[in-house]
Amino acid sequence: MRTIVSRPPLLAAVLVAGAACWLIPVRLAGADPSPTLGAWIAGAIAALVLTALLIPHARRAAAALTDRPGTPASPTLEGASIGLAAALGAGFGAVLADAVAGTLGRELALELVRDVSLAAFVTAPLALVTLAGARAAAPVKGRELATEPSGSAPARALGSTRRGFLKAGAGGVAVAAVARSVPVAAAAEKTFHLTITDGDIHMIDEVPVFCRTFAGTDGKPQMPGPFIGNPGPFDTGREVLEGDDVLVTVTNLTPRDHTFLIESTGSEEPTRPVVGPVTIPQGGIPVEIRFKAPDAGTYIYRDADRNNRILGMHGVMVVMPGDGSNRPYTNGTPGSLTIPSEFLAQYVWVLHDIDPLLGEYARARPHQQVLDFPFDKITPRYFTINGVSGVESTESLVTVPVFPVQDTAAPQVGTLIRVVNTGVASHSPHWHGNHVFVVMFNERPSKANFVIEKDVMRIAALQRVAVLLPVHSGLDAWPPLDPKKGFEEQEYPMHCHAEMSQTAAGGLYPMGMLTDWRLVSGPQDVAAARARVRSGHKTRRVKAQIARARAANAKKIRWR
Ligand SMILES: [Cu+2]
Repeated sequence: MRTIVSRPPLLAAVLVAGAACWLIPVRLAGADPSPTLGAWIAGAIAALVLTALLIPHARRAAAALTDRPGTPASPTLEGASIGLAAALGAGFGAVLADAVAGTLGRELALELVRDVSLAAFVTAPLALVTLAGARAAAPVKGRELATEPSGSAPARALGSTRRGFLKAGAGGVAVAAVARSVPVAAAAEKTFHLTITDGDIHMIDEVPVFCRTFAGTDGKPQMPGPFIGNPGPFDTGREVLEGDDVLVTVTNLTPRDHTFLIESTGSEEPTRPVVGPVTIPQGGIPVEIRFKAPDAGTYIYRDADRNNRILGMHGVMVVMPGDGSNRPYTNGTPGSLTIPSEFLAQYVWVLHDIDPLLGEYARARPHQQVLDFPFDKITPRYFTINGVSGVESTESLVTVPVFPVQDTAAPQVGTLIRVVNTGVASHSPHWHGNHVFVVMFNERPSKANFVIEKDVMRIAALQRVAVLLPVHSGLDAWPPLDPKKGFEEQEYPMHCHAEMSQTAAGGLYPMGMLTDWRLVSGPQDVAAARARVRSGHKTRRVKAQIARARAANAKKIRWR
């Protein structure tokens, strides 16, 4: 299939033959006089030549329509373009056959349009299938990717592209290459795989923003990157306990080098790193990073370069206490606050700021590892929690804690929320409904016999704050919520007090950094409340509103 696609005459022959198989019988069945066999053959030869000549132009036209200059078009776009070229060739051939046989009607243009449309019925799907088949058949090998120069010329010659390939099989390559270079991982070692990639991520208003980031399990760019350790409910990943042997393999599928850093403090520059910065060279060979899990706590992994981190190269590592308890750290850590009870569940809120202009700057410089984009020019326009914002984060169970009112007799209390700022702005989460207890700041437990109760907590860039949110209404709230009397649901917002963060795209309010937490009267009500959260109802409504507003605007601009 690849040979067919890479040679225009062969591809033209396949497409024209397909068109003829449809055009000729349709014409024979019609009422109009049909050309003779000799005339059809002459027409077919002309169609063949014209199509073969048109195919390279069709390819160029498709590439010109692609959103990323210098990147080959998608198989769909290229297939449609080539299919149209073949339909033009076949239509012209049919008209020529008519002319040779003397069966040409008076409406020459009309006949040409009819024959082109008839041919397109066959050539468009045929071209799409052939191209898709050729791409699927292109060999995918870790070694080829590893030795591939950054211009990605060999990949293109195969009819594949680096980018198309990244999207299709990032996970596959990582696994194949790891199998080659890692003999047998020790049984006790906790292994995590990260893949560095880049590409567009769509914001709440459907605007695509270019990101340098880590890939999700589907191979697509994801922000934040996959967790190291288990962040909380609904995640089936392994937990990392302090002192565990951890192996992180990082595979870089971009055409530039990157770095990998886990810093224990909140400092931009590494001062007390757990890991790195380790260089992760381009080329797709996984780099193995082995380390002992540090003290229990919340850590940020990231590219050591700030611009790359803002562009999306960050994620979170959650380390649980060595005694296996549901506490932010092991009780008895000298000088630290004793946490009397275990928590019911934990959540991680990754706060991030996104600047689309920085994204475009990076898109235009795929080979530049360190972008010369000054810090004071960074202007975030999207503010996310766990990669989503506005209504979308209020409809995510990963982000929204839902609990029955605390049973005072239960041994476990409240929910731990690890708030992590991977962005550049300072953020100030404000919890409605109750106060939170600050139990950790960065890598440090709170001091013994001293716990701060907060409503609003300032969290600067790279800081991590773990708070315990009691799952009952505030003790000073009146009237207090009485679960015995029953109530359907209490929905409390959490929003950031840095006001620009409450918008998206410079004005879409309130579509920024906010979420909810919810209380129900008893365990029997949790399932229904969770179903309401994940219904996606508000998100669909808001996205439809945004789409309508955009369409109305586009109309205005057209008529002006
Ligand atoms: Cu507030």
